[in-house]
Amino acid sequence: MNRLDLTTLTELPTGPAVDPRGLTVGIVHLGIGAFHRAHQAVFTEQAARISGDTRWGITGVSQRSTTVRDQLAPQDGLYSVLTRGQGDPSIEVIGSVRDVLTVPEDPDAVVARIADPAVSVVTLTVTEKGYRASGDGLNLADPEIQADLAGRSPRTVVGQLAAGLARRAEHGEPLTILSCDNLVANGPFLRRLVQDYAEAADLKGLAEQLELATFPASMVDRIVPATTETDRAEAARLLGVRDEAVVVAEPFLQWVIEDEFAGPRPAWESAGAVLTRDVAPWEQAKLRMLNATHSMLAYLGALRGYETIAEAVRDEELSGLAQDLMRTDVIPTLTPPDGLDLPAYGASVLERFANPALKHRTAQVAMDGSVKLPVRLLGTVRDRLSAGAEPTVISLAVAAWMVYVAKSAEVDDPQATRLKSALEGVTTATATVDALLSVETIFTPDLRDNDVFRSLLVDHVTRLTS
Ligand code: CS2
Repeated sequence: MNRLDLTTLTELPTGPAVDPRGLTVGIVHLGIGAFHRAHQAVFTEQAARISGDTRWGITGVSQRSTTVRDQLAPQDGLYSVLTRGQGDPSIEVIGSVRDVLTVPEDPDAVVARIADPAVSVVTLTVTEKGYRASGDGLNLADPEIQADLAGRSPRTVVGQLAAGLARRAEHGEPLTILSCDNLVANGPFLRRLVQDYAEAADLKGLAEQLELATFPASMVDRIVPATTETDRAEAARLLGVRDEAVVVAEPFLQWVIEDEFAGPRPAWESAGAVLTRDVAPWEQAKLRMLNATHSMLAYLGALRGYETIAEAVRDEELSGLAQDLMRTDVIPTLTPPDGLDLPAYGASVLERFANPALKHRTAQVAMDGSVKLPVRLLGTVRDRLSAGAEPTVISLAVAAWMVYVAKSAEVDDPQATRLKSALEGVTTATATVDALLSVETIFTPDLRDNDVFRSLLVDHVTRLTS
């Protein structure tokens, strides 16, 4: 069977929405994993089709591995999105990714591309840990940040942005840096990190370019599990050519973007994105409802031996707990965005999780808990405690993470070593809770020292381990 590329386009049942050969690169995307290819790249392609604007091809950047480049380069950047919902799967070929750079092989090329005057938007999906933050600021003790600051070609995301911005002083065209990660106030947060870096780096021109740049906040949503061999076989069946880079996704997709651009941008609103003054209510609702219940189902589900989120949410006790979490602990902390009915949103989230065609593994959602918990769960805990409430159900989600970490032989987490060493020699529920609460990069003193929270955690951990 032939492979998907520009020469096999004519063999496809349907090609990309725009001719990829006619696109020039106007966007650099840092972190070209499956999520970007099933989300921003799809919006970008649709916007190009509707507007006819050919300036918005994408250069994707892989921060660590060469896998995505190795899959996409032989395919001229083409790949497909396999949508799995009710009924038969559907497939579309996307042509908006024009090339892929990898940081380990050529960090300078990444900086040069960010500095290209034809590029006016840098988007990011580098996951929570990719920001190398500590609290609200940049973790200046991070060895990779230190190595970038010492002057090597930058290999951290923040280092790349800073160096790219500084080099833009040569032409002075302003840049928009658009974080698409699941973080609270992701745009302002990233601005702060780049500012921290700038203060430590002394890069000529950076301060001025940073003044000109904008960092809009955004909320992104689409469930995109890791691609499996079954997905690749399905893609080949539907396309008639092989696609090594296929990504799989649910039908739903949503993007809410703060309308704060420093220069030109794709007409993403024509493709269904919402551009608004205030993203915060959308982002809070999504992180605290969808991502929080996702994490809770991942930990409780994994502890019950479920492989996938869909299996976990079909367990009535677990879906009942997810509903309780949203109703009793989360919704009281939220100001709904205009037009969003929070209980209905909560129900739709659980319906999406139940999609049996998506094999989203509990282990995938469970990873990186140390950086996900503060964003998804701990803000709710804090708000409930300040309101004088007992955050019973949200504490269960935190406790489930604790037990999951304690029980797993290996934890997939940037702080795995730290977590495991905190738990060394620990045998009781109380000691487990205290050991993990003492990890100050996760739990701030107000939470660590709160007796209500601590005793809820001890109760839950006791029950989950008995
Ligand atoms: C998930 C998210 O892996 C995870 O932690 O909760 O990736 C989730 O699928 C997306 O945020 C949905 O938009």
